[in-house]
Order: sequence, then structure tokens, then C-alpha cells
Amino acid sequence: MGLTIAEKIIKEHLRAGEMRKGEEIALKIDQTLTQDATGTMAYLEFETMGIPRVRTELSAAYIDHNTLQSGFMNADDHRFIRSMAKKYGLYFSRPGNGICHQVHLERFGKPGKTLIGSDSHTPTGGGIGMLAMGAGGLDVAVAMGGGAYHITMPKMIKVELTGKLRPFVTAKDVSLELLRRISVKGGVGAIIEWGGEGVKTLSVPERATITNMGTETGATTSIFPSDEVTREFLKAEGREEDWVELLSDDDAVYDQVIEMDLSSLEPLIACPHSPDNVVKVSELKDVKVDQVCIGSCTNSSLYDMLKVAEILKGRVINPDVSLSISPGSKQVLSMLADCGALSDILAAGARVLECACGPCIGMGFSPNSGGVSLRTFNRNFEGRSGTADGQVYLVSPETAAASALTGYITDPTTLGEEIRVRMPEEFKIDDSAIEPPLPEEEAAGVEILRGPNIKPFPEGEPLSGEFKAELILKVGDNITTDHIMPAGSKILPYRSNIPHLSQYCFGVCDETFSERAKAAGRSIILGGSNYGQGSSREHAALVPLYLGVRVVIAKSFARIHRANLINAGILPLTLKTPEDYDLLNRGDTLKITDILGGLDSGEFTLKDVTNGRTLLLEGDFTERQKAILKAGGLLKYVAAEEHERNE
Ligand code: MIC
Ligand code: SF4
Repeated sequence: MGLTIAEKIIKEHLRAGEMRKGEEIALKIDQTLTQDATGTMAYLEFETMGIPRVRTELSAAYIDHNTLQSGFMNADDHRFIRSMAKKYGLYFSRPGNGICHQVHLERFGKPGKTLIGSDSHTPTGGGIGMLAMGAGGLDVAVAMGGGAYHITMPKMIKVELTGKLRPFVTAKDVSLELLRRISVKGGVGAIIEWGGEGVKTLSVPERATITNMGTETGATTSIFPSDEVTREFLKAEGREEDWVELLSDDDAVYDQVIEMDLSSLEPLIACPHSPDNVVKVSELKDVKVDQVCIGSCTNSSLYDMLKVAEILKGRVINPDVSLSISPGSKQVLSMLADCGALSDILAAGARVLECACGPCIGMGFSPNSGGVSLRTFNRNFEGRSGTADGQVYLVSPETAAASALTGYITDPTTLGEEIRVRMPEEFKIDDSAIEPPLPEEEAAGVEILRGPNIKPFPEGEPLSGEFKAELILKVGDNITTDHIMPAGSKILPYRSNIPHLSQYCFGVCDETFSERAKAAGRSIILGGSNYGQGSSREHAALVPLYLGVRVVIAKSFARIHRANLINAGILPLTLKTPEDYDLLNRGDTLKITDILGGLDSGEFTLKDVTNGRTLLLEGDFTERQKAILKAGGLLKYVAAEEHERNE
């Protein structure tokens, strides 16, 4: 039987387990990346493992999220991460050099390699045929130490592309079309592989937009073949030697095949507050726009920016609109400047921001009250922009630029003449903002620089007999990690200070949560389906842990968040009968009897002491996950393993 592209990479990297769907596999990880908002915690965790130097082929630390420095916190964290990179043998990408995913694609990604990153959009690397996955910081720390990354062997979804995109219809519209069809849960437990004749018509930046936003379907990752288009891209980055061909076998077997005719697509838009709330742009043509933001790891390549510049050239934006442009990397910005496109953007009235995540994570540029903000980003969760009642829509760069000109949501195909951009044969290579790893002798002497913002992180407790606690919070379906642990410019600087962060936990759903949880001591949370979707931030597990949450019950969980809960030592259980969700109420006293027995059998008994009911819960854990939960979290498990090895 033939293999899919992902299966080929998995086979080459398999350290343990068998490639049978639904079973746990352990993968050798070739490369890791971190960004600053999750990196501080990941490096603190790495430090506790006592490993002298990273054991991957390449590990890189990027500074791109927390770039507003209003106070010492972010600057201290950046200094800490830089000193960790120097001491432990990592590349360090300085603030301003760009968004981790864009820079990694340009300078380090290699077809056929495995990459995990402490950021959920790490699958961007799938655009050049990497098996690139988002993970919690602790999993990345383990991989940096040479440990395997454990996932459930995913099923394989193929999107079979035919045709060619029409003018003004883009890769972003392809992503939005997929989300429209399969929703924010449709990719859970799967790898999405893009194939078919249509693939050849898509450049690497377009492919990377698609694999980036595949994250929003809940997929483990998304991947494109590595073909001549990939070779051309790597050649233009001066790295042709990194190219290998990687195609699926003709007789590869997929669990699901989705057909998509690129020629039939139209410009699409995701309405507030979910990336799968998708309609045609033309349906919203009378909606007035207050703000337009172009950038983020989804749409900040040179290709995207050149198209925007071409649309804006010789025109001025509508005076009621505020337009921001954040190029994805220094390479992109510098090439825009060299070819004059930056002048066109500036002359049109855009505010050019630094090469970083910026408005995407609420680091500035929040919209006005109730403002309509059109963004080329990948997420429009409620409150994420920093304005609680902001109305965020997700669009392509073309739709964004056209709307900035008219002041209304505008279908770019109405602009008339097709725009043509010429991509350079060579990108401008300047790695001066990437500090390479120090030689071992020098690294040993590096001092780790810590600021006062770094506080100890909470530790899980070994699970034992029974657990009785209050159901402290009941929330609905598709709760995101932005609900659990919001981000934004005020909160993000405290990513290494869990006690401080804890005040904001679940603030979007219930402002009293943090205080009530603290008062309760130990507690349980109830969620709906796809609980914990969105980012990879392990803070969405560590902060509830700090506040005493020991069990989360849900109809279903998102992959990375479930792994983060287990790593933190929090027990994630699902309702055997999803309708039982309606029987449980906030304030109920719940008791889970015989936790260890439940771990063995996969079935747990839940007594609702308040209402005198008994319900069944499920928890399908691998042997390793059981051991982690019994130990009280991954760090304790790793320490115990290390101890055993040294005995
Ligand atoms: C995001 O897009 O939500 C983030 C911010 O990049 C997160 C990581 C984080 O919370 O630091 C992600 O996607 O994993
Ligand atoms: Fe940064 Fe936004 Fe991409 Fe997250 S989604 S990595 S915040 S640009």
C-alpha cells in the first residue's frame, strides 16, 4: 500500500509505536521553534531538565509577539530568552526580524524534516513539505532535549485541487472555503494533505497561507508536496541544497477526500467571531469599515505585500479607515523598500508597523468601540483584538486593500483590471538579525539573565483515589484558549508570571472566575465540544492548575490543549453521553470515584453529589499519558524517568 506525504515523513521519524490510526506514536523531532510569548515558559521548563545543550538539528528562538515594551517585562523576557539561546545552542531571531513562521519558512525550514513549535501556526512549514506541528511549550522543551514528540497517529484527509485561482481570488479564500466546508472542528485528529493538479499553480507563500490557516480546522497539521515550485522558492532563498522531492504515492490511501475547484472560488470573508463563519465578500458590500489590518503569519509574505502595494498604488485610502501594514519579516520589508512598493503603501495612507504579530494578538492597533475591523489574519475570536466589542472579519490581502480604498467591505474582483506582481528570482538574504548558536566552549560561560517578572510555575499533583470538588464553571462549545487565558498587550507581558496572569483567567466568560476558583481550593470545569481550540499556549492549562482546577470535563477537546492539560497534570475527561452536559450545573459538588481504576479502564464514574445522579465519563489515555497523570504532570514524569535511568 502506498504512503501519503505525511506518512512518509512519519515513517522516517518513528521512534516508537505503529503507524495505525488512533494509536500513539513517538516522533523524532529535527527542528524546534519558540516565540517569546510561549518561549519564556518553555525555556524555564527546559532549564529544569538539566540538559547542557539542545539536541536537535536546529532550534530557533524568535521574538515577535511581545514587542510593545511598555514596562520592563517584555524587554526582560527577551533578554532572558536571548541568554538561554546563547547558553544552550539555539539561533536567536531578534525583535523586528519578523514573525517566527515567516522567518522560519524563509531561512530554516526543510522539506521532509519534522518541526514542532510552541505556537499553533507552526504548520506554516507544511507549505514547503515539512511535517510541522504546534505544541505546548513543555513538549517543545522535551524535544529540544532530544526527547520524542508524542501524537496520536492522525487520519489522512486529502484536498484534491483542480483548476486555477481567478484574478483577485487567493490562497486565503482557499483556506476560508475549507473552513466553510469542514468548520473549526473538521480537521481534529487529521493531517490535511493538499494535492491534485491545482497544487502546481500555487506558489510557496500561497501554500504557506493555506497550511498556516489549516490550524483553524483543528488539524494536527497540513502539508503540501515538495516539488519544483518548492525548489524554486528554496533557490530564491539561496538554499536550493535543502530541497528534496516529496510526493505522495499514487496508491496512497486517504480517509477522506475533499474536492475543490480553484477556478470556481470567489473572495470569501469570515464574520465575527469564528474563522468558520464564512460568507462571500459580495454579500456584505454595504458594511462600513473602520479599520483594516494587513499582515500576520497568514498573509505577510512579499507576494502578499506586493499585491497590496499594487492595489494601493496611486490611490489614497478612505479617510474613515485606519490601515495598518505589518510585513512578515525584515526580508519582506527591506525588499518592499528596495523596489519602491513601500512608498506606494505609505503614499496611500497606511500606518506601517514593525515586522511582528502586532494587532493579530492585540499588541496595539485595537479597533474603536464596536469598530468593524477587516484583517488578513487567521483568528477573529471575541475580544482578541483588544476591543471587547470589536467586530473582526477575516479576509485576503486583496479584499483588505480594496476595502481600505472604498471604506466598505469590497469584493476585489470589482476593482477591474487584474494586478500582476513580479516575484524576484532571488530574495534579499540578510541574516544579520539572526544570532547563530555559540560554540560549546563559549556557551558554557554565558550567564542567564532573569528579570523580576519571572515567577515560579505551578506544579501538578500525583493523581490518587477519588476527587471531590465544586463544578466552578460551565461553558459552551468551541471555547478557545483566548477565552481561558486571554492575550493582548496588557496581559501578554506576564507570560512568565502565572500568579499575575491568573487574575484574567476566563475573564471573557466570567469576571468572577479567578476569585471563585481561588476560594474553592480545588475545582472542576465543564466545557462543550472542541474545548480549548486555538492557540498552543500552555498557560491555558498552567493558570487553571495554579487556580486549583484538577479536572476538565468536556464533550470533546482540541488536540494541543488536551495535551497541555495532561502535561500540566490536569485530568481531561469527556462525557460518555454528550447530553449529560445539560444535567450538570455550576455550583454542583462532583465526585470522581476511583481515578486510578478509571485510568486503567478508560471509564470513570462521576457522582453529582448535589443532585444525587451518577454519570459516566471517558478518558482514553495512552500508557505514557497515564504515567504522566499519575506522576502529576510531564515535568515530574521526566524527572522520575531521569532518576530511574541514573539509579
Ligand atoms: C495565537 O495566534 O493565538 C498565538 C498568540 O500565536 C498563540 C501562542 C500564544 O498564545 O503565545 C498560538 O497560536 O499558539
Ligand atoms: Fe503571531 Fe497572529 Fe501568527 Fe499567532 S496567529 S503567530 S499572534 S501572527
